[in-house]
Amino acid sequence: MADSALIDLRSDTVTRPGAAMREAMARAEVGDDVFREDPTVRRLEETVASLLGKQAALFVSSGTMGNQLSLLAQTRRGDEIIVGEGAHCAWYESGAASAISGVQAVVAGAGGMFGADDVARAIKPEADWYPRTSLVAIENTHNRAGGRVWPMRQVLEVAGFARSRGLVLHLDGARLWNASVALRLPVDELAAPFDSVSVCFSKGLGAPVGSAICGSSDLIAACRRLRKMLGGGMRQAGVLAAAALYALDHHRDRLAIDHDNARAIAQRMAGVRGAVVDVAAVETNIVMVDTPGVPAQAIVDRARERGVLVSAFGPERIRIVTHLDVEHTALRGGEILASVVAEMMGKR
Ligand code: TLP
Repeated sequence: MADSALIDLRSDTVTRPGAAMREAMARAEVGDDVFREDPTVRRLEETVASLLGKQAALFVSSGTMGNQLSLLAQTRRGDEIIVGEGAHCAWYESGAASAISGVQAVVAGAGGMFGADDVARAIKPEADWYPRTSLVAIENTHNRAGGRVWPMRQVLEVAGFARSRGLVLHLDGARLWNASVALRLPVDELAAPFDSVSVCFSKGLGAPVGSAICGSSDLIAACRRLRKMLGGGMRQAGVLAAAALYALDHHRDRLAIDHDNARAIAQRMAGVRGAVVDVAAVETNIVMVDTPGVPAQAIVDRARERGVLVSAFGPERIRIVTHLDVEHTALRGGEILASVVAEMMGKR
């Protein structure tokens, strides 16, 4: 099957820039951003800082770089950081937290989200033989939890407690735009309790490349230096920043369509005998489907033959992600996937 005929539900990272976004990229005014002379990058950084209610922002190449620079700038080697189960900054990112920052991660709670009492249990007492607990990272929406949105009350409770214990707060907001649409709350309100926030333009928003770190001017100055140290200083990056600006202007409100599509797919999959889907947990653009007794990879392979791409997210778990490039085909993809899963569950 030709690639263009495939319905790609593996991730919202697979989107390709459309004609209008490419036009904006082609027209972008550029300069050398290491000299801070790229007007489009500067405009993006100012725009994002103001949207998130922070003093400053830094354009970086990826969500991984956003998370890892935030950790590097705000921890010391040998520290421990507290994360939710399956947090991207510790579960993925190639071991960067230990390799680059020299920190280790401890998991609070179960399932990705956690409360102040979980943080209290995870903090190490002060003694020469313990790591120094220095930072709490929250992921909103939480990817491995199936795109779950943190209730604001829970964020405030964790943040208030973490602050009272002198901990730094980092938000992995790769999909904060989705959380904001789902909660109908502005992103600055979601970002307010945090010292550092990383957001992505290349997931639900559909830009080809790029993320940003937001925080105080001092933090962003430190991150800018560390970005250069790690080889992440970009020159005429305005062509990329223009895509991100276009995405912020045109692709935020439409995330509600992705959420509706994900919910409809979840409902369809829940009707497949043997498949396990928590429909109520589908709050944004991610659907997790458990397939007890059937290996996820077998479903991934069979679905590909039928023209639908999904990811294996566990031995018997598949992940489906909706996004702007499947706005009109996601439901057809869900239908095909449901028939594949039904067929394979039937043969168990
Ligand atoms: N997530 C990717 C994969 O790595 C799993 C995806 O397809 O969902 N934070 C969160 C919450 C993420 O989901 C991701 C990417 C990142 C950070 C990293 O972003 P990139 O890929 O730009 O480094």
